[in-house]
Amino acid sequence: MADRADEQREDTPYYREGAGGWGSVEGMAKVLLGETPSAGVLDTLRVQNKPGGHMCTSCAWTKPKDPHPFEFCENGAKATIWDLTTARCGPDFFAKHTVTELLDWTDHDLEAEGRLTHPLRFNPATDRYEETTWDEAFAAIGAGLRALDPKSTVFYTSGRASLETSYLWQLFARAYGHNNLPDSSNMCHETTSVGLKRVIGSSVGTCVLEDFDQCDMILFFGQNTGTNSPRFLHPLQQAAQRGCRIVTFNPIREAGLVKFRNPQNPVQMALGTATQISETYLQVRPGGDIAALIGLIKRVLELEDEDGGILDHAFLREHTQGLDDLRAFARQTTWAQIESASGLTRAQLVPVAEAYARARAVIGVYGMGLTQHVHGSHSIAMLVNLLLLRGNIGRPGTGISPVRGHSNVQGQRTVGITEKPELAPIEQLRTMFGLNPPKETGHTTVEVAQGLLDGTVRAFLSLGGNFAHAISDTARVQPAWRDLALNVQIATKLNRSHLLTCENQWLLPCLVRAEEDIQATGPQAVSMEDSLSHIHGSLGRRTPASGMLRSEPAIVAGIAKATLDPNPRLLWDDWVGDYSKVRDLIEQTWPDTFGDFNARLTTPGGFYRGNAARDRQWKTESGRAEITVPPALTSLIGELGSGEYTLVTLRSNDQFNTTVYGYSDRLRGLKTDRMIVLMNPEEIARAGLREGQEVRLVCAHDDGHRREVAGLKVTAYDLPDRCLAAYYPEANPLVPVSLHDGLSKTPAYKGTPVRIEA
Ligand SMILES: Nc1nc2c(c(=O)[nH]1)N[C@H]1C(S)=C(S)[C@@H](COP(=O)(O)OP(=O)(O)OC[C@H]3O[C@@H](n4cnc5c(=O)[nH]c(N)nc54)[C@H](O)[C@@H]3O)O[C@H]1N2
Ligand SMILES: Nc1nc2c(c(=O)[nH]1)N[C@H]1C(S)=C(S)[C@@H](COP(=O)(O)OP(=O)(O)OC[C@H]3O[C@@H](n4cnc5c(=O)[nH]c(N)nc54)[C@H](O)[C@@H]3O)O[C@H]1N2
Ligand SMILES: [Mo]
Repeated sequence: MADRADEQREDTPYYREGAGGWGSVEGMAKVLLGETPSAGVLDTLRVQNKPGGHMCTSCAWTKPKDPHPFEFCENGAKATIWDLTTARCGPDFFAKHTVTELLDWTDHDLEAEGRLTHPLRFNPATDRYEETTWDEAFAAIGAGLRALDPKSTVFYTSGRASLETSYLWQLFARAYGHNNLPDSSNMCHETTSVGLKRVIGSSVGTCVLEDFDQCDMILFFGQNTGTNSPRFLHPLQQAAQRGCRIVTFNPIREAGLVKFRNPQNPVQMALGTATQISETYLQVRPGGDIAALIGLIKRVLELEDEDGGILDHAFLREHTQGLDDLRAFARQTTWAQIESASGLTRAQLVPVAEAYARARAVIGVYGMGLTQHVHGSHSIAMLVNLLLLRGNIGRPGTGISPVRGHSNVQGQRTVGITEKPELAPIEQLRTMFGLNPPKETGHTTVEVAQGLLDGTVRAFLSLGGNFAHAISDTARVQPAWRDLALNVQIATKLNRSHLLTCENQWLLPCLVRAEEDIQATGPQAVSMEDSLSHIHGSLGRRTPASGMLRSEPAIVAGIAKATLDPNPRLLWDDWVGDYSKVRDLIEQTWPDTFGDFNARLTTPGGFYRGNAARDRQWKTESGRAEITVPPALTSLIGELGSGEYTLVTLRSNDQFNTTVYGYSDRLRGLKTDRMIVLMNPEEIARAGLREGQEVRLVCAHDDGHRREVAGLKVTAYDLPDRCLAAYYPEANPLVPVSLHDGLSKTPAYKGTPVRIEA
């Protein structure tokens, strides 16, 4: 494979710096300067992601058992510094600003006001949040919930809350009477939970860290490691250095995947050298992954026909079904079709397929570039197909590795946060607590948005996050929040979801993970599960931002007690007094996964939850791994019409979801107010536009609603033809709520058809 990635683009301004390197230390310092962190933050960072310390609230990448001296990255440091700011957003701030006025503030400015300090109730008469007491808040929220049909209420979770909090949250929801427990995962890796489960019977990845030491090829689809899970660059760098071939499929040449300068390696820092990460970098068209993968499969099957010895026949026979249909599909799909749907040429794909056919142990990695599409589940299934052909699942150095987002989003599903009752511990809740949990399927995030629009959702309780701003179709859905009967937001910092107020609205401030959590029996630890299915304890040591803050478990218990009829088996006060008792409940509910939970909490590197597919036991309907055929060659809703483009929504290096730390997307070489639309220079010329011109994007998916975002500056960038990119959440009004993965309902944030209006 000749196209060494940095030879292609060494001269461009975007890629001169690898990811990592001094830039990241500077990036950190800038945040350190821009924000005033409280004293001792560096000491806190020193124990981040280590046994006895707290687990980072940024990404879900695993925490190794032999951590680096500083086991954190630029963005992990930013997240911690952002949490431990000295700025405070208390009752005096809200006395000065009406909610209507705050709606004009940017996301950055809202959160930059600092940590919320007091429980607040919205007063519609003054249009302000005003100080309240915890007792008053719990009593009023409990009364509000008791007056409603439980099935008209939603308990949302953003993926940060610990296993302990999450377990209590789902217990509360089911005791109260609903399964409306969507979480941020429904906008993110639900495609994995459903789509990967469909084909290999596992809703999570099959790899552990050691696999990355043993593989000789990694196929990397739509995950921006340098920004979103930077600590993953270390194993990738080691893999590249020992000769593992990394082939990346991504419409954008993301700096971290091109090369990486390790800020923890003094030689690389001093010499300014960087390791090349991707051997081959293929700028697939958005949604073109299915076609690219069919191209690879087609060539692998041709090689088998030519010489034999390529497929793992024994594995295929014993463990899979569906090969014949895939073979027929690949034969009948022409290279012309593959090239047009993927935007890649046969000459680019064939060498990758040939390298794959020779590779001993291959891992498939993916992120939002696969999951956030109309046929996202099928893109994942195509990657699984390719891996199965050579038995690349369930052997050392092989597997499929979705890279999760929020730091405990995977774990929340493990402990029962799900709208799908078949995945919930219904029987255990019955026997352990004498409950009669509801059996009806609850709402996904898409269904919550639809329920807000049609008025069937009456109350929303948010355990963290910024749901109203993170979902699709925001401009269309946001007015509906005003009509809720009850809105309760448990949060650390002020955001837009808190400002879409209804008559009965509460804003409850909580501790962050790095803060000390003292309860009746002393300091409490919590736990979370990472992307590679390892469970870690986390102990906060910082003095809380305000004496009025409560922990998330205490807030959940406070609301639950005020809502539910007394039940002698629901021991909310005991559990909040000693979180190890919540871990006992988790162990009792899932003894196989959580045996000896409390004793194993401080295991270096976490303890492994196990994975049947890794052992080649397939918990699918057929009991085999399913080789499947896709319904279409792209994961998009359909062909683009004339003058239409596929819009990809992006994260910058200076944001964590809707938290905007600043305005520099350093790894992409962009400094911007975020209101930009990226397109390639030829495309700009063809559209008769010029750089810097302000345009309006209009959604081209016609369902009778006009969706637009104006004031986006045209910015030249290296992208495939017919592809535009803009930042999330600014671009969310363009994504119709009805545009989502068919199986999992994950919104198509990476595949919305749009037109440009000058
Ligand atoms: N610093 C920081 N870290 C984060 C987050 C953050 O916002 N900031 N968010 C966290 C969360 S919740 C999540 S889910 C993860 C998200 O992490 P990622 O999974 O990396 O998600 P994105 O940055 O949205 O997009 C991933 C990549 O997909 C590419 N892409 C877009 N469309 C396609 C396509 O059709 N095919 C292919 N092959 N590639 C495509 C984009 O160019 C981009 O590089 O990160 C987590 N970590
Ligand atoms: N267009 C587009 N939309 C997207 C995406 C995309 O790629 N493109 N990505 C989607 C994805 S992957 C995700 S995960 C969602 C994210 O959706 P969410 O998880 O709902 O949003 P966040 O921006 O992570 O939430 C930030 C807020 O969480 C609160 N918070 C922070 N820490 C804590 C804590 O410890 N406890 C509590 N209680 N609150 C806390 C703060 O108040 C902060 O303002 O967005 C989705 N939306
Ligand atoms: Mo996410």
